[in-house]
Order: sequence, then C-alpha cells, then structure tokens
Amino acid sequence: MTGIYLGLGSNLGRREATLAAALDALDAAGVRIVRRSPVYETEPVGLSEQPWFLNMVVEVETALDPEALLDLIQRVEVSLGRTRDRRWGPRTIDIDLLLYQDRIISTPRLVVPHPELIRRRFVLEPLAALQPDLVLPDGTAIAAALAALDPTPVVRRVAEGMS
Ligand code: A4P
Ligand code: MG
Repeated sequence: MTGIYLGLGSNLGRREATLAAALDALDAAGVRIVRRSPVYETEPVGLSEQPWFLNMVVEVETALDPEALLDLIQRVEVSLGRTRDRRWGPRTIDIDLLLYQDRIISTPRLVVPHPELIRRRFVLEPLAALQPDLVLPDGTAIAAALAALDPTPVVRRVAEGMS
C-alpha cells in the first residue's frame, strides 16, 4: 500500500486510449501503477454542455515528492495534447494528485488532498472501489462521504471492453 492516488479524466477524442496512454507515460517516467480502479463513464460536473468523461483512479508508487509528481503529471498532460483553456471545460486528459499518503499540502500550485475530492462522485466511486476503508488525513471516511453525496451527476461503471 503506497497511499498515493491519482485521478484521471478524459472527455475528448479516444478517451479510453488516452487513459491508457497516460498510465503508460507515467510508468515510463518511473511512476509505478500499483493498482487501478475500474473505468467509469461520468456526467460532466461544472460545465454541463460538454461530452461525458471517462474517469478512473490509480494508486502509484514513486520516489518523487508531491511537487515533482505534479511537474511530471503536467508534462504527461501536455504530451497527450492537453491545452489549458476553459476551467472545468473539455480536455483530452486531466490528471489530479488526489492524495499523497497522509500529507496535507497547501501552496499556490498544489493543494493535497485535492480540495474537490470529497464532493465528487466521479472521484470517490473509483477511489472507494480501490480502497473502501480509506480515511482522509482530516479523519473523513470516504465511504461516509460517498454515502452522503447526491446520486447525480451520474457515474456508472464501464463494462470491460465495452468502451
Ligand atoms: N493544482 C492544485 N492542486 C492540485 C492537485 N492536487 N492536483 C493546480 C493537480 N493540480 C493541482 O489545474 C489547475 C491548477 O491546479 C494546476 O496548474 C495545478 O497547479 P488544471 O488541471 O490546469 O486545470 P483544470 O483541471 O481545468 O482545473 P481544475 O480546477 O483542476 O479542475 P478540476 O478540478 O480538475 O476539474 N466532470 C467529470 N464528470 N469528470 C471530470 O474528470 N473534471 C473537471 C475538471 C470538471 N468536470 C468533470 C471532470
Ligand atoms: Mg486538473
């Protein structure tokens, strides 16, 4: 158990292939993918007039500190064609650093745990699928956070090989 979790999302282009390419790129850079959640198809949160996302969460092992891991994540996003235009808008790939063990970080460019994590079913469902008994550094049990969320926006598991 490494306790470092990344959230991945894609809603443009070949979404499933992009998620796979992101994991390959992380692995090639020395970030070992220890476990991966199922892939979920999710209704867009924030800006609703955009395609549905594929989302997943992975647990990784790395010697990189949180800032260096964020640098790498951003390089991988750029290498996969991510352009930053509209906040919450459509993107080929978005990779968020959700949790770095029990670290609490708040700098201008990095906030961990990811501040939206607790409010987002598209993150909590895959995270809970990987680690149902996970407790955040502030003591919040993610199972309880998930149970408290509205059923919408919709999150549904993608059948293996069907996307
Ligand atoms: N940043 C700070 N903390 C972190 C962190 N823990 N992980 C900073 C990653 N980045 C972090 O992010 C903006 C800045 O956040 C970065 O420069 C970094 O220094 P970004 O990826 O460039 O921009 P963004 O993703 O458009 O904005 P933001 O606020 O990160 O949006 P979110 O929260 O990522 O939301 N609906 C569904 N169904 N599925 C989705 O995946 N994603 C979003 C994007 C909206 N709606 C969605 C989904
Ligand atoms: Mg982001």
